[in-house]
Amino acid sequence: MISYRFGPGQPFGQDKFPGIAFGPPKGGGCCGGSTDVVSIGNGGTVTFGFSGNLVVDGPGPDFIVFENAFQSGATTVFAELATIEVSQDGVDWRAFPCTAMEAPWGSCAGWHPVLANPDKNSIDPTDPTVAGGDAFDLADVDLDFARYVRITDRVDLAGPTGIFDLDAVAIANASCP
Ligand SMILES: [Ca+2]
Ligand SMILES: [Ca+2]
Repeated sequence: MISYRFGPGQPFGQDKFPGIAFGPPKGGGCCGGSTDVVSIGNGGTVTFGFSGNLVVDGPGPDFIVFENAFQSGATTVFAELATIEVSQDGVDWRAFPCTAMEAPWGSCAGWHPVLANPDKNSIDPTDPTVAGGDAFDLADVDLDFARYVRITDRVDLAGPTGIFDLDAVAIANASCP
């Protein structure tokens, strides 16, 4: 299940949505951004609902959100940021705080390069220690499980860190592994 409301500013990939947001990420590695993404637009939002499978709070990070961030130069990351929220019922939401105005971007999504790409490598996209992307731990928001993950582009950031491009979401700790 997926629901969404795109924002303005960048329609890239929206004609291939939602299929383009399902399946594994197609990361561009450290230094290149994937084009297997949907731009959700400034202030846009996409919600994944995991009907047959929950994200559960296991050891370490429990799910990963993949954008198309990449390193440009030695340390600078080309980031496009979104706030991640989780919910058990689709009504009450808990947000991972995403308020930084400069790098490092804390618990925002959209600033870690995506390394897993089943077309090009054997990196496990569900393993937060190797997959790249932005990993989130339900323990940080005091939830045992989540059925919904909501991704909302930060409307206050436009320009170079402007609009979140969604590649995929992976569950690291699933109720049905
Ligand atoms: Ca956890
Ligand atoms: Ca934005």
